[in-house]
Amino acid sequence: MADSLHMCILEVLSKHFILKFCYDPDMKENSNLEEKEQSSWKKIRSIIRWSPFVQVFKKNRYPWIQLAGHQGNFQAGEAGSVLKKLDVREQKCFKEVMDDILRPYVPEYRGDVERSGEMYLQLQDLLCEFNSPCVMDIKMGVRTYLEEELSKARKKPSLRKDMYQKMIEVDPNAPTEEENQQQAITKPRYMQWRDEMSSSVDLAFRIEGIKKSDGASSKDFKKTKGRDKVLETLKSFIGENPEVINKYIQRLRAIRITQESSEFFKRHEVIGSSLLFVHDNTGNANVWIIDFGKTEPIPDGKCIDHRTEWVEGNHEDGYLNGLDNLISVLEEIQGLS
Ligand code: I3P
Repeated sequence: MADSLHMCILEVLSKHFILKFCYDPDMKENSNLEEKEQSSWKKIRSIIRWSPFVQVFKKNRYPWIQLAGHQGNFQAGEAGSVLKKLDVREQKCFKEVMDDILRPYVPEYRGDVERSGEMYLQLQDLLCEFNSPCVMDIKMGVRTYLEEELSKARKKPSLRKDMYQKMIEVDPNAPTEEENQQQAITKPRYMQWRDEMSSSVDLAFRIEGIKKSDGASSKDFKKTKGRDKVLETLKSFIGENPEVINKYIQRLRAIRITQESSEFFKRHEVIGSSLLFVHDNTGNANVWIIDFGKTEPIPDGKCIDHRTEWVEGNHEDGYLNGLDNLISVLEEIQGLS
């Protein structure tokens, strides 16, 4: 979801190693950037650069950049829109949210289109009104796997060598002896470990990726855990302009109060959904709720409150605990400035 002119996608090691949107208006490499940035930022920049398409909006051309999610899922759309590969579960959510009070907080869904035999959702490009934006993807919730994924994996466990590799890259001591012998782990095992390693379990949200206005990007937040570390990272993303943090906090409070009474929100387990933060040096700043690929209706028309502790079977996702924590960290940053 983004528009303007040079887009570069940083794809790192796997499809989920992608920052959701990255924007480089000069479409050029910041060759000396690496020296200025910390090592984690360097690392990411030196891995892979991928510009899937250039967007055009009001005569501006800009690279559209994907910072997270599955590689190859996006295409340029008409002015002010991007195309996202159609997933039926996500399509259903977008249709419902367009009739819910949450509508102003999600990218507008503009119907479906076909391209080269594939179906896409046409979505509002969230970056098109910004000037060299800073973009951050925060994945919400205390867990990133659906309950149905757990039960399926129990019935039919399948081993993933790629996930074992991703695990040992972050922590070679994480696998058990048996997992080391198999050189493979199950997906739920990987996802649970990933949630524990990051701030998902302790804060009910985690930073997935950040792209700064100078083009530096990082997705190296797998071990960013604990309030202090998270606060430092958010502070560095937001920068010095008080207008930006004020707008972010106001918008998040509005999202929270709307979610608390949204019918859609009450009736869905919202897993793997992100909040996309975008601001630029003019003080323009906004946040949207994105990604409904793993947002699933609660069975039997029941409701959840998104704050009750998750135990398997109750479908709770801790989304609002995450939002409470996120707002509280941002308020602390606001108080420091
Ligand atoms: C990925 C991340 C994704 C998940 C993906 C993981 O791990 O947890 O959310 O996709 O599973 O590989 P990481 O961020 O550490 O790279 P889904 O949310 O769609 O399940 P996948 O490889 O099976 O797509």
